[in-house]
Amino acid sequence: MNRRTFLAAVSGSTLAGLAGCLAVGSTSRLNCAEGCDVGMGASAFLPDEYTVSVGDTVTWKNTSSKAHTVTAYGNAIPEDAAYFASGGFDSEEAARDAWFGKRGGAIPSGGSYSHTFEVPGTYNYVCVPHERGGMVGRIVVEK
Ligand SMILES: [Cu+2]
Repeated sequence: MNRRTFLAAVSGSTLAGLAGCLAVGSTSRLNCAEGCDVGMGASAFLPDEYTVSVGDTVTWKNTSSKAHTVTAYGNAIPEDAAYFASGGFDSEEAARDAWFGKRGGAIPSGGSYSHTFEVPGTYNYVCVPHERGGMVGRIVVEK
């Protein structure tokens, strides 16, 4: 993004907030000035924990140069919640099989994925290719 586009994308008040975030060393707001809630670094979700309300849609955007996935841990989301994963898989096993088969569920650089959370609770998820690198995240959905 060039400087003019960046400045056009943020209002004056947002820019002030952005400066505050940058001052404490976080780049997550900078990433999500590009139109997302959770960005992605080389091996991290930015931020790695994000809180929303029931009915909200979270948009992840791959703000890095590497391919990533957003893959819910099937056993670490609320019991009655819908499973979610980039690629639209209906289970963690299916998502993992797809990634290791043909890189299914990959979110390419610049790509995005969204999910709407209808059940309150805590949702833990992972980027399958960078799980060993600690690329995990959490969405907290409040009532
Ligand atoms: Cu990743």
